Amino acid sequence: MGVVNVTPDSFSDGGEWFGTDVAIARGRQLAAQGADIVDVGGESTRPGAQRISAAEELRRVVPVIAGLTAHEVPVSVDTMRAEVAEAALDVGARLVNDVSGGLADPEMPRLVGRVGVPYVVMHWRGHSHRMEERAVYADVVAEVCEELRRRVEAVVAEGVDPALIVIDPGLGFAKHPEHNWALLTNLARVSRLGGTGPAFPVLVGASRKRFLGRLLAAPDGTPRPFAGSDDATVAVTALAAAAGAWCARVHEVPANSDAVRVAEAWRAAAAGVQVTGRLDERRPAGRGEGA
Ligand code: PMM
Repeated sequence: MGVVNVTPDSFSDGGEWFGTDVAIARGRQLAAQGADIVDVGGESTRPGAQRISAAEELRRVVPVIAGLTAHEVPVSVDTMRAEVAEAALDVGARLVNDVSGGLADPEMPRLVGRVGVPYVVMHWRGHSHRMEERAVYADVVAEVCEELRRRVEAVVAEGVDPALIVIDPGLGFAKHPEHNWALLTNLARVSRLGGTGPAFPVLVGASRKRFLGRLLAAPDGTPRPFAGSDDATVAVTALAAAAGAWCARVHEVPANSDAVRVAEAWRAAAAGVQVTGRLDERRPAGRGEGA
């Protein structure tokens, strides 16, 4: 999933793709570079961010989504508002990415249930200006799983098809670095919401987040700037995809796309499937003509 933030203030790429034409061009570029879907958002969720109006959010994202879908780019809309999601779906968006998991706008699960599109339910403990104070956990993996389980039950009760739900641990959203690492290393548990039920597909949004900049800090403690953590993002993508993640949401596609392909080959080989090149050329081990 390639990201296009049509915002002046997102923490990782704020201002870079703010403007309809530049955002459409960027989305098309990400698709050409290998993104299976382009995630378009108009509201910054960086820690401390204030909300914008629905009118402003609509003004930012709808023309970009329409422009991308006109070029047959698969698009997801990153929004917490049903009104914005509905307008995005009307112009061709195929997936709703709701960082609040249906908590910010109770209309959202009803809309998604009615339209029947895939729905990303992310772990969230409140809007960005309250995020830091809520990053308190005794057992982050157990609590995130439990809170996600309750969200899944709630959105299914509103009509969302469980088969269309994607789970997201919400890296950086009311999480400190140690919480993000604990969640990343327990993706299998997260995908089953901490239980023994069916596994949901998992989306991982680690790209350019502050915990990577802090990991890579200079000896004097200065965090690495956002764009300087793209290689670390690729490492997380490879590890998460090898651990079975369904989707990596990233700002720079080419190396992450390669990482996903490496991880798929890794998983296939581990499962005893011979990989010769493109993944659609997989043959069962032992029956191929060699790599
Ligand atoms: N992170 C951001 C925005 N949207 N959506 C999902 N599903 N998961 C995330 O982790 C996520 C998201 C914030 O990152 P950005 O402002 O750098 O795009």
